[in-house]
Amino acid sequence: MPLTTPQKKYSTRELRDLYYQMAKIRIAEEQIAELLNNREINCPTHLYTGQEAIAVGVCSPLRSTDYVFGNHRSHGHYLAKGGNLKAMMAELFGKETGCSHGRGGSMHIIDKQAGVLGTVPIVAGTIPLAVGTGLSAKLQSQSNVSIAFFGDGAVEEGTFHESMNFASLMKLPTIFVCENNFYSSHLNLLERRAKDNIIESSTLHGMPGHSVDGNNVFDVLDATKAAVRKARRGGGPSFIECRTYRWHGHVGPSWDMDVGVKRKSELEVWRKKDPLLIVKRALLSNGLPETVIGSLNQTAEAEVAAAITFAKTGPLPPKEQLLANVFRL
Ligand SMILES: Cc1ncc(C[n+]2csc(CCOP(=O)(O)OP(=O)(O)O)c2C)c(N)n1
Ligand SMILES: [Mg+2]
Repeated sequence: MPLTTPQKKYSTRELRDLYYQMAKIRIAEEQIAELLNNREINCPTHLYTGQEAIAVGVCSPLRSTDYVFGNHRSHGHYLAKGGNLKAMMAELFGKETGCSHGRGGSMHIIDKQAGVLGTVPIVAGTIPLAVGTGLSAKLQSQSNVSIAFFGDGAVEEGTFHESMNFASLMKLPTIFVCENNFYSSHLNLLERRAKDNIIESSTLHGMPGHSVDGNNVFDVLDATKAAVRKARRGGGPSFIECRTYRWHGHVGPSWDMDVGVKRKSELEVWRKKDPLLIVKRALLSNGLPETVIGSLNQTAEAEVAAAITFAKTGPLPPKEQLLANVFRL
């Protein structure tokens, strides 16, 4: 059931923080899009623009000791959980100063200190890892929770159901966050499954399910807080379906207007539901002047620009290290 939160319950300071985090992700992604267009970044990159409310709504109530696992589209998860922006940007440039020493690229980002234990492009690959850290927390009587972020495409993998079942059976503090942007690559949800009923997986596997407007950070926050409270109390896992839309094409900076029959008209509709606009309206109705919002954008732009400079000026991995960490028989 969609949860609707009156925005009044958030202070201006809290709203500013939410806005800043979302704006930082948006600005970083749009800058990365430009760098991809200019071929300054060359690794395959899946942009998060349009889905910012999910990463920020889910990660805001978390502690640094909580764990997050992501997928191929995880810049937003990494940044919202407190991952180092400079190290992420350097990773995209393939630099030694990158969070994976330039060996991983956009789809393998990690910041252990911030609790981002890894992102992996194998669809659904990290869902069982969040179950594993959930099991570890339970066995050690720790109160940290684990989050698995995954797309609507991932629910078609068997490991999703195996993970949900095991987490539910063992009452693990794992929260399953499905970012349903209605596409897996270029295939619409209803070309892949008979019904738009991903949320029913929660009932099947015996855990609470919240289906929320993934573009509304307040709805995402409410669902996440309920799930985190339950998990920390030892009440077991929850499933959150966040309904949203990715603005860019599946991979790279294009807008994919020519892909699929519905994409062009859908994108127009979803752009009007801009997640940043929802928080901006809340800030304005709390009396924050538009100029202050403008200066938040400028600060985020400066932070992103500094990260790009750091990335560009850093060293490439040394050639003699080319085969380091490569598994060889
Ligand atoms: C196991 C596996 N199958 C197929 C792929 C190719 N692939 C990469 S991303 C993707 C689509 C994933 O869609 P979704 O989970 O909805 O995430 P979104 O891209 O929409 O964020 C596919 C099929 C893969 N990486 N791994
Ligand atoms: Mg998808």
